Amino acid sequence: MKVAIVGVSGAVGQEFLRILSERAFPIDELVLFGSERSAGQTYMFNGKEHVVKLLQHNDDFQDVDIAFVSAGGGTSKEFADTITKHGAVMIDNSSAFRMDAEVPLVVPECNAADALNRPRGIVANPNCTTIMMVVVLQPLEQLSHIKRIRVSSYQSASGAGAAAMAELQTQYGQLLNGEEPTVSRFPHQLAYNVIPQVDVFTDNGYTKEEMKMFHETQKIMHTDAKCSATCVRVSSLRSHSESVWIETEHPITVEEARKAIAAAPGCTLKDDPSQCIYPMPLDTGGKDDIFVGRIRKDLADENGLTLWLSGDQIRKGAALNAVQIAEYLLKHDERLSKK
Ligand code: 2RA
Repeated sequence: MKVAIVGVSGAVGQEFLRILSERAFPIDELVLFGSERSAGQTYMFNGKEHVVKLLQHNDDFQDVDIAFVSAGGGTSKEFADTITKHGAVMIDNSSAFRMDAEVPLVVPECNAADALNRPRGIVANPNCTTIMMVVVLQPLEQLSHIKRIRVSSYQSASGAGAAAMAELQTQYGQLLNGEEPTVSRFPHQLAYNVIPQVDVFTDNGYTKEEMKMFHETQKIMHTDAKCSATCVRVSSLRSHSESVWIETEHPITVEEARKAIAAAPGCTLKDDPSQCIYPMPLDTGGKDDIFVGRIRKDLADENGLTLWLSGDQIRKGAALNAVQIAEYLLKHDERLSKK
């Protein structure tokens, strides 16, 4: 099995290296690709040094079986043909192809089998906030159809990449020293602040991030559920959280919801308010599951349920989900399972 990582120097690229190694993903040969800035850098993988190659339009992907790509939408669009033309499966972390009708958008806990039908050779990894929410909504959908979703996100700096995480940390240091904080990765100073904007605004007053939650949820869960989101950047470093309210066709009790979430793959129930136990970003960073707590009946709607979730945005929100897609393909894809 020959595996490529495109964009290995970024926060998600680095997480690919850790997760592939931790999960003992079967790799005979690993090739790393990057931009001119990172070409020539070296990274250790399973005790061996690997040099980053410059991503170019050539035949470097000739024998590659699976390419994990996380280098931004522009790079994904420009290099998709180069990556897939010899048969490599491109698992793309960018938003470039997510709503393309010929590209499956996959969260294995919800729609793993969609990854088997990929006319363009691409499987898209959804946006982090969507992945985290649908993993938790899937077991509730089995109890009663979810008609409407309202969600506010609390997104950490990590969602904007490694440089944004560094900017947040630098801002705290600068403020402590009485200096003017550097602001370049976010629209405003993030330290000691919350910013009700993630990504740019669209014509309807919602941001692109919020519209991703609307459209991607429907595609992944094969549902007509409408999702209205407010996405907010907060000053946690890593791990996104979400406050989610769902309206279901029939009422679901808190106990039923707790039981379903506790049993669901990819979810961990952490819900004991009497002991101040609920998920928080400081605890969920570096973990694989999405943690769920504060499950309660909505006071305004008989069929409403409210919950809080938190999970590592770089892991399940990005790299881990992509690796889980690849693991599924290794078991079930006609060609890859024979390798
Ligand atoms: C963010 N969801 O948190 C984005 C990253 N994909 O900025």
